[in-house]
Amino acid sequence: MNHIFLTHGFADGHYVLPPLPYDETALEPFIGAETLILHHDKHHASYVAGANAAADTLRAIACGNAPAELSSCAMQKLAFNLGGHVLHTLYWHSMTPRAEGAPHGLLAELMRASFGSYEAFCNLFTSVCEGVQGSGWGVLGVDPVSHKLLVLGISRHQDVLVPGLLPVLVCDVWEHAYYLTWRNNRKGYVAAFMQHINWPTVALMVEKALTV
Ligand code: MN3
Repeated sequence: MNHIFLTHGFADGHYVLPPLPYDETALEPFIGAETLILHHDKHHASYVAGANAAADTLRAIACGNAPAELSSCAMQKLAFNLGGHVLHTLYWHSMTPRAEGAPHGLLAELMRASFGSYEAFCNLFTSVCEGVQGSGWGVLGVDPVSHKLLVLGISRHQDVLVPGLLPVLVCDVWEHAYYLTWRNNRKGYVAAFMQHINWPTVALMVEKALTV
């Protein structure tokens, strides 16, 4: 399996903040510029910094330059922050200002094989996004065992994960993703997200995932 966008999030030995793939006003009125700028420049950036700090701590422990007792805490910080970095990198590419309709080709076939129909997938993904308790994510991924698609609701950035699952479409349902525009209306935000999915990009990621 391989991933076409995650390589944008690492350079010169460090995790880095990749640029947004569109202008900060591009998703208005679905997501306002203020939300997009804060979300990318502050929230995503803080996960990048946290992932680098945790990785540095673990490296220092490995070299005997930090006490081993710090390892448990550093691992938890790495899982949370690197999870956040990965998911946000994918989130920016999950959306487009110029959404086309339903997916077609291989992705449409996989969707029928995995969920029954595109409409059934939409119902499931929407209900999972709406149902995440507190902060988390709705995720569509390629299951490495069955090579079918799987929908999960992730808590925070790293809980309820299937090892090896390659995420190809993610919806951030932390309140910081939508609160300035949608207030407490997560249902409205998720419904609008479904209308802005970048299906050609999702299809490309699925094809890459299944052709190694
Ligand atoms: Mn977020």
